Amino acid sequence: MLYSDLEKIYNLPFFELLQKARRIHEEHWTDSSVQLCTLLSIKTGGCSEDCSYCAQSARYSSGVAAERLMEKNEVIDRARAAKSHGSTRFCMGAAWRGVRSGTKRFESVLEIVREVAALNMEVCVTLGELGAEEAAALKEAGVTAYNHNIDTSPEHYPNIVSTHTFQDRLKTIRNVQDAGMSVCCGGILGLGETVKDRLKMLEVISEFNPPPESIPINSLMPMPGTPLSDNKTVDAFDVARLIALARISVPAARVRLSAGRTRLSDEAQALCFFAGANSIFYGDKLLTAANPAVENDLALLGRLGLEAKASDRTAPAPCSSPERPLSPAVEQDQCAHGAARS
Ligand code: SAM
Ligand code: DTB
Ligand code: SF4
Repeated sequence: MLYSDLEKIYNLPFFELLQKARRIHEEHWTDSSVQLCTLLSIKTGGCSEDCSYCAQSARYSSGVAAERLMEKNEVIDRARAAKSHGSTRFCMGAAWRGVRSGTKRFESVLEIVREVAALNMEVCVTLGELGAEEAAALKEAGVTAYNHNIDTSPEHYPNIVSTHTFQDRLKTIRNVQDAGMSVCCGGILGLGETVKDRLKMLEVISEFNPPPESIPINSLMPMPGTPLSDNKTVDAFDVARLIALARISVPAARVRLSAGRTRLSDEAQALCFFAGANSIFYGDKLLTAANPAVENDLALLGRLGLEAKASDRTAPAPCSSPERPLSPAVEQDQCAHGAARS
């Protein structure tokens, strides 16, 4: 959608914007499901890049220590646990500028991906820059979606990152699309950007061909020691406005209410779901920052009558014991009564 159209819609009175987003949401999404994605940082800290919001850059004294790539068995245990808690998508992040074919660490990641894919979860990875060869290898190993955010407008990007360019980000996204993986691409609010930057970011994302499968809308988690540690909290209505605009401009995408939910009230999150958010990161931790507790999230979904989405990779199975609903409607790996399948 072109900037001029985005601007017109964005400037509608708040309730008109929400109503428009809601109508489009209901046309494209017939159920009230919310996708639960669990994040795991498989390689934390020590990153060469200087993204000024990120606690994992080696350039800032954020208190996040550089770690080695996690052992495969530990990752699989965490993926199994996520699945047993009702998550249907497992997203593994690495604090790297990018990956190269033929390196030991890339081979290790491919091994991990193969085993997570065998658990019948959607597999998402975010490893930084990819060439065509690396993208094809990840697809072959079983990655369903690749997360690579553009984070802000092309104009504001150089104020936030100097070690790679906006064009570099787009190149990776092209490689992901060419390899046949879904693209998960969004951004962060609260980086000192203007409304125009936010709309320009959505203009780029909504013009992708094919459109992104998911759009994470993060609010900055100000990380101690980073250049943006003192940035102001993003206004909840601004988050809802951007969610609404993402829904309107890319109707078929999962719009993910991402980092920053710990700073939103339940009521503000409800507004975001109404505006078209239908996915969240689920689990007490994002990569290094805090996220709401799973019990609170399940309770919130329950209070709103929203359902946890069943995995795209698992078909429903018959069951016999109507016991202990984990609820609300944690369908994946469970029968209709909430009993875990064997
Ligand atoms: N290194 C890879 C990359 O840059 O694409 C993958 C990991 S990186 C941490 C993934 C995304 O997390 C970033 O693009 C950004 O959107 C988000 N992110 C990182 N730090 C954040 C923060 N403090 N607050 C909100 N979002 C953040
Ligand atoms: C995305 O858009 N948000 C997630 C995921 N993709 C990788 C990451 C949020 C990170 C928040 C800061 C942290 O945990 O360090
Ligand atoms: Fe590194 Fe990614 Fe953090 Fe940038 S956002 S410093 S590339 S981990």
